[in-house]
Amino acid sequence: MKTQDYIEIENQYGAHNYHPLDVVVAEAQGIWVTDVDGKRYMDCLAAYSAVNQGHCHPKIYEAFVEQAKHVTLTSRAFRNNMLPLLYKKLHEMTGYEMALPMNSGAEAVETAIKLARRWGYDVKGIEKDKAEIIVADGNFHGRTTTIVGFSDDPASFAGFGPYCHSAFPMHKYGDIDDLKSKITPNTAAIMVEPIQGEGGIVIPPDGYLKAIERICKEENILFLCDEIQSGLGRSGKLFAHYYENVRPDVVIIGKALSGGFYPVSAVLANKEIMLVIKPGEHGSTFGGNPLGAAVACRALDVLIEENLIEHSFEMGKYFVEKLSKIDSPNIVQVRGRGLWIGFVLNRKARPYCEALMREGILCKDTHENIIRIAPPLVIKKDEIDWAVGIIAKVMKELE
Ligand code: IF1
Repeated sequence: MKTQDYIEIENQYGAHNYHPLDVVVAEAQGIWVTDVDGKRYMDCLAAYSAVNQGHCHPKIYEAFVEQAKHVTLTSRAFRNNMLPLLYKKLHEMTGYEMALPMNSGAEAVETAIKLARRWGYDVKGIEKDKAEIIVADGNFHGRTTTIVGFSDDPASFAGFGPYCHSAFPMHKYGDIDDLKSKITPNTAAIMVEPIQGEGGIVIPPDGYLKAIERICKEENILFLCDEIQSGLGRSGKLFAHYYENVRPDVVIIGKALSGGFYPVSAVLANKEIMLVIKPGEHGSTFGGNPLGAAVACRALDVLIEENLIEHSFEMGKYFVEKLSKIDSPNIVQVRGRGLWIGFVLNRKARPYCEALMREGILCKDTHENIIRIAPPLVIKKDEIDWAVGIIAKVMKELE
């Protein structure tokens, strides 16, 4: 079967909740993927940062296969011998005292919401069912009904109501005065992405996260940081909030936590917060399973052993510098942190993504006019040089 055959089957029998580029991937290794017709591409999306370690990383593969020989799922009704090791590793890497494992990112965000509300009632003393969590405009935290209920992107929320807007007041991302104006005695938490991904790699003004941290301390509010996409090396630091030297009360991680082998997410917090949820009050059939835990342990090891976080910082700087030198009337801005780059055009980005695909680079447009460039963190200098050459060529062709 060829590309077109797969596309026809997919269009006929699959839900149409995506509009993917017409490339049918069959193989992947490191930063490279190969389609069913044998054409090779550089992957500049990295599965939305889930494969920071590179596709099919041999060491993570080894852990995955090895664990699958022993036990993959016990449920949390019983204990398993991998989850404790993941807990300990997360503690050692991040300093948070405890973790709560889930599967998808959205589930971890839901978990953080539950944690913050319960803390609001039990510790802060907010009146029953009145807890508020302040979010930001332009946010993206996942696809569950609660989460899309506080999105301001119609593509995410429209037609999926009813919503509960009073439970999630929205402030202008980056605007501390606006944030302050949304605080009430019922505010349990403030939840933000340290850099907005879907928003178009939006880096907030310096001091924003620091101000949130301060306000949260002063007002007895929890600071929830969604590092699902920005975390685990993508931004050139372990967490993007490290750029402002802050310590959120709750950090939410996912995606690269499994290096793309298996959905693994987690919520990190200290005991005094985490322990407000008691046995039986939250959980998941698959969350914390031994296969996911084994994979996550190895995926974290790979980040450290291969120095991928530093490498992301260095290569990101290099990539942005080189992209900034492309001379084109259609480039508005090149911005980014680490290997997480927003390439802003003054026109629609989708045709550029299609042209780049023809030339052997896969990337994804966002917000109409932004190409996001986020390759696996294992990318090397000469590969960046190659990509920049192609991008420059495409910019010229579509001028
Ligand atoms: C889709 C974007 C990326 C996330 C943050 C939570 C989640 C995500 C900051 C939920 C997920 C994804 C999901 C994917 C598109 C996507 C995305 F374009 F929307 F912004 F990555 F760039 N918090 N992001 O970015 O995690 O439940 O998906 O595991 O199509 O929904 P999930």
